[in-house]
Amino acid sequence: MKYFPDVSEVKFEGVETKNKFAFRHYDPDKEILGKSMKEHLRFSLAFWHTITEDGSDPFGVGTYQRNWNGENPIETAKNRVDAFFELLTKLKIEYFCFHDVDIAPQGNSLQEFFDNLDLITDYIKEKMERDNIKLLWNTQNMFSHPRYLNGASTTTNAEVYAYAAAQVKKTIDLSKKLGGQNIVFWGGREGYESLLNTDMSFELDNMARLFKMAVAYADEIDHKVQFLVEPKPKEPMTHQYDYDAATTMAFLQKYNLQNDFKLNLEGNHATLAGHTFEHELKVARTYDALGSIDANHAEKMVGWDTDEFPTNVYDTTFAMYELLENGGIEPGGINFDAKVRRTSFEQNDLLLAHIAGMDTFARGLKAAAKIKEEKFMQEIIDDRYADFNTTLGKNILADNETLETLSKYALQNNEPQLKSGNIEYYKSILNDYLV
Ligand code: XUL
Ligand code: CO
Repeated sequence: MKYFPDVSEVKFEGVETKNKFAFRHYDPDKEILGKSMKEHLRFSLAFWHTITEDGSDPFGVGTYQRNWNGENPIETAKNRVDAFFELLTKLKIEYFCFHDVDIAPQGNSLQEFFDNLDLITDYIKEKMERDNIKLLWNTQNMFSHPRYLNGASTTTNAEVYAYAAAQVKKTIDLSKKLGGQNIVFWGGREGYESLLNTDMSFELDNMARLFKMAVAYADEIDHKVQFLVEPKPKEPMTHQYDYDAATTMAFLQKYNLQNDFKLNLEGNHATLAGHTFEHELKVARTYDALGSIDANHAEKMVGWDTDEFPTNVYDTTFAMYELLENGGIEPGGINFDAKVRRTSFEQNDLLLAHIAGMDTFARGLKAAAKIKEEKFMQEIIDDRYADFNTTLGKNILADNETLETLSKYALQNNEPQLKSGNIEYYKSILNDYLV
C-alpha cells in the first residue's frame, strides 16, 4: 500500500468531521428504502481518468504528480494496477471500468497488444479475487489511434473494420475472463464531419453489423453480459451518430437491437446534447433501457466535455430519483468517468475528488429517497394529470374514443378550464429536500 500512504481507509465520519479523507454523507451500510447505500450506488472507478490521465490539455503539458512509472511499460502497467486497487479498497469502491488501451501497452502489433492484455488481466484477476472487486464494464478504444480517423465500425476501410472487430472480440473475451457485468460501446469517432463525403446509411448499417457480431459472439462463448451504448452528441466528431438517448434508441430499434443493448448515460454528454442528465435517464427509462451511468458533470459555461467530478446536489438528486424509480440500476452502476482539474495535481486529489463525488451522490440518494417516500413529485404529477380521471379522460385512456366522438364532445362543451402548474412554488419546496 505505497501509493496513498497518508490514508489507510476512508470511513464515514458525518458532516461534523474535520478529516478531509472521510465520507461526510456516504455511509455504505446505512439502509435507505430497504437497501444499503452501497447497493443503491454501486460506485465504480474508471481506470483511464484515474490512472492514465496526466492533466494535459490542448494548451499545456501534464501537471499531475504520479509515482507509478516503472522501468519498462509492463512494470508501469503493473504499478498502475497496484495503485488502482489501492484506491479502490481505500475508497470502498467495489467496481471498476477500463478501455483495453488503458491497462496494457499496445506494443508493436495487435498480437503483442493482446498478449500484454492477457498478462495484465491475469494480474488484475488476482487482485479482484483478493479484494473482492468486480468489473462493471470494459470497452475498446477505437478512437485514439490514427487508423480510426474515419471511425471504427463506420470506417471507409474494410481492414480497419476487421481491426475494430478484433478489438471487440478481445473485449468480450476479457469480459468473460474477469466476470464483467456489462460491455460498453461509446461511439468515439462513429460520426461524420461533412455530408459531402459521407454515406450515412452505409455507415449506420455497418455499425449495427458490428453490434450484431458482438451479441452473436458473446452468445457463442456463453457469456451473459449486458451490452450498453453510450450516447454523446459531438466531440470528437462534428456529428456523432449516437447523439443522445432518444437518437440511440431509434438506431437500436431500427436494427432490432433493443433487446440486446441498453444505454450508459453520462452527465456531461447530456449537457453537450442540450439536455439535463435526468432527461436522458428518463428517456432511457421510458424505453426500458436504463443500463448504467457515467457520473460526471459539465462546466456548463465552457461547452466541452470537461468530465468534472459531480458536486451538484440538485443534479444528483434528480438522477438518483430516476434510479430509484427504475428499481435500481443493477447490473449497471455509477461509474466516475471524471478527472481531477489540472490544478488538482497532487496524488491525494484522486482520493478527495472521489470522496466529493461519492458524497454528492449519497446526498442525492438521501434527498431522492425522501422525495419518493413522501410522494412529493408523484403527487404533483398525479394532480397535474387528474383531469384524465373524469369519464371523458378515462374513455380516452381506454381507447374508447375516436376523432368523431371527441369532436362531438368538444362542440357540445364550453372552453376547457385549465389550472395553474404552480411550478415556482414546487421548485421552492424542492429546495427543502436538498439541504
Ligand atoms: C468519452 C467517454 C468515454 C466512454 C468510454 O467522452 O465518456 O470515456 O465512457 O469509452
Ligand atoms: Co463516459
